[in-house]
Amino acid sequence: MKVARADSKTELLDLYRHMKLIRVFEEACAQQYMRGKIRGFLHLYIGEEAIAAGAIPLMQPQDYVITHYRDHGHALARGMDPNAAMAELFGRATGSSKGKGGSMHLMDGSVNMMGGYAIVGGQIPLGVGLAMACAHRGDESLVLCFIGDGALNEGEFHEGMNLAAIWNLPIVIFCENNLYGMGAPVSEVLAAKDIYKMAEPYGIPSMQIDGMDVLAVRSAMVEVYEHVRSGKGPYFVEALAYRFRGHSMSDPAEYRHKDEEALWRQRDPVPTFHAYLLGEEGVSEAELDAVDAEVDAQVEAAVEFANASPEPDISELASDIIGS
Ligand SMILES: Cc1ncc(C[n+]2csc(CCOP(=O)(O)OP(=O)(O)O)c2C)c(N)n1
Ligand SMILES: [Mg+2]
Repeated sequence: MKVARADSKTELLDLYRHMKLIRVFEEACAQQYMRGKIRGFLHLYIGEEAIAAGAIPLMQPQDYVITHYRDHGHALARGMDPNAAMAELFGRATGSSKGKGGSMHLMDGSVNMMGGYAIVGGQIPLGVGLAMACAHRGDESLVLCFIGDGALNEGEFHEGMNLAAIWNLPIVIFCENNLYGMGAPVSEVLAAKDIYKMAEPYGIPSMQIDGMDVLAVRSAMVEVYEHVRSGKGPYFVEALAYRFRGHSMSDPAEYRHKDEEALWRQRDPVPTFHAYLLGEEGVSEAELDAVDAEVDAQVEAAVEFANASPEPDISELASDIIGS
């Protein structure tokens, strides 16, 4: 854990709040899925919260976030209303996309959260396009484009890296390396051994960071955003992390060894940061309890809001479709 001397207690508690909100929100999602309130696909981000909390709240309002289907954490950290996010997961009319997008497609233009995408790597060309728009506007805005390790095998990754470099675009391509793409270990499906070095042939600077340590993520991203915002072009980041749940709710994750899971659980970013704040930063139990209570109430309210919301009207079936 990096020492955060420059951070105020409020900033540190905010980082904790972001991680805790994602954790509690997603635990509620799992529960509501078991109750049949959330249907279809549900991919949980539990274990990877330090990445979203460390990288996103630092961004400017004019910046963009675009991501994959494991998108709840990114949307919440970007400031999406948890009520609208939960209602979207429930498929209700009050959801961020009127209940028609669902878990894999959280999108909210009002906070420049440009959506989760289900096609592995599909968000990369879109992110590059957003970065072109940022460059044309010339307002120092940038794009943070999250990908999973599974996207590294897709042509879109290489096309996107190439165009971002050739056009010197303000984009951070951020790989959340959680060691697996569905049930496939990265080491068995990717020829490259050091993921962060995959940026080298494109002349894009890169770094590998600890995605379980919120302060490590944050301090790395301060440097990365400074580079990109000053017109020096794209950056590639690899963060090492672990998803504690299976690929989706229907995956019992039997391809992983229990010892491996136990080892990563010792580094669980939420309790680890809780202990760090208590032990090293002089934050009190009462202050942390207050954040926990606030987050619990927020998530409980989101579930109630979603549950009480109406389903979309049948007339909505063909609306919001390009060409309709
Ligand atoms: C182009 C494409 N190929 C295959 C799939 C099926 N698929 C869905 S998720 C996934 C694994 C992606 O893993 P990764 O990028 O590592 O993300 P993680 O789930 O680990 O966060 C695959 C192969 C897909 N959605 N799109
Ligand atoms: Mg993965």
